[in-house]
Amino acid sequence: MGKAEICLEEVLGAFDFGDPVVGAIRYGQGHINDTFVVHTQPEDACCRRFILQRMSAAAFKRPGELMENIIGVTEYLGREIESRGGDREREALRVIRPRNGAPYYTDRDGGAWRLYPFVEGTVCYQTARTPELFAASGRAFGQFQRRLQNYPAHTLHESIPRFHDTEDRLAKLKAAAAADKLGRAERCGAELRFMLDREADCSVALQALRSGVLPLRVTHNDTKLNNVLMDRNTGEGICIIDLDTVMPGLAINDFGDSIRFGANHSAEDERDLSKVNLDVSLFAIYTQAFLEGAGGALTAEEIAYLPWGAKLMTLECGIRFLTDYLEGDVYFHIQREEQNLDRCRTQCKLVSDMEAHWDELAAIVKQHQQACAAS
Ligand code: ADP
Ligand code: GN1
Ligand code: MG
Repeated sequence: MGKAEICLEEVLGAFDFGDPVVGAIRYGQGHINDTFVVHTQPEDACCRRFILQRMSAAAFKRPGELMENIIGVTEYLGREIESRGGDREREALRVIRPRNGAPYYTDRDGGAWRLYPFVEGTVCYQTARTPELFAASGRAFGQFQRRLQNYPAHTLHESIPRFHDTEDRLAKLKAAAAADKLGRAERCGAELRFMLDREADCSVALQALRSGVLPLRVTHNDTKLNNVLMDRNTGEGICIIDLDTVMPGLAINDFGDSIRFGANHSAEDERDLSKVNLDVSLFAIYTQAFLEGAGGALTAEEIAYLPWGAKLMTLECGIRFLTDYLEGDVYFHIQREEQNLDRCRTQCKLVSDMEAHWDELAAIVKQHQQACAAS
């Protein structure tokens, strides 16, 4: 599929924006979709903005099912928010259909496009600038899970099969290393060994699910800090975005992916690994906020497994970056050579840090487990 820009004009014509479109430019720092912000100019008001996205064909093989999930979840969230006196336009995404009434638009190249109103007055952070911001994101993601507690999970399609199946992710890494299509394996021997040394870890959460210790819930599955829009003035988490991977999953994974991305002070692709360190105090802050947001929805076992969620999401993401590096950067967008290898290295460093601080992490969650049990 060609660059998204090639079909942009056609796609802009396929939606009714209400007012003349005055511009559309690339937007955001997501690794998966092609995202544009569209500006329109009403006659007698300030410009209005929209988020237009071409869904990644590499990641999402069935855009129809994906949009069915998103429409179902956003409408449910909207009703839930409204029933509690909230503002559904601000606190939930809303899909705007193309002129032909379909849930998304297919361009002449086969690209699948969707449109949302831009949630104004919000900021999307790439790193946790303050502990308060990180806590606010934790409350928002915890609350997201609580809001979807009674969503009919069986109606959701698996938008990416085996998305957080860490065993399968490792198997795919082994296959990519064996194929070594681009001759890159020798440059990442240490990282590959790091992953293989942790093969037994890859089964911990899945085993707990299989044995019934951890329940399946409706989860977001991609809970990076930049997938929650924060209020520009108050810093509160307003709207959870990037709903492509909302599927039945494990609560500990939603917790864990946030820790992976946010409980440190470096970029995901930082090359100076001395700057990449797990911040245990941010882990503690997020734990408290996430549990507050989840409002008693998590079981004692889930709380006990939270450190595993953090470690496994980090390990798994490292495995995925390394696989993509070996396969020629076909999945995660890159802006420079070796970026996926750099991303893999930060994940290895964070996993090592979590292992080094394991007892502290376990003590933090234990404290919360006891507090939850007492309340
Ligand atoms: P990706 O899957 O590529 O990460 P996202 O859906 O997360 O795509 O969108 C990419 C970025 O676009 C987000 O990080 C955020 O900055 C911005 N964004 C997405 N949806 C909205 C929205 N409705 N309002 C404002 N900004 C948005
Ligand atoms: C992708 O879409 P985005 O940029 O929020 C990826 C996540 C990874 C993350 C790593 C659908 O998230 O699973 O953890 O990159 N999303 C998908 O930064 O694969
Ligand atoms: Mg995103």
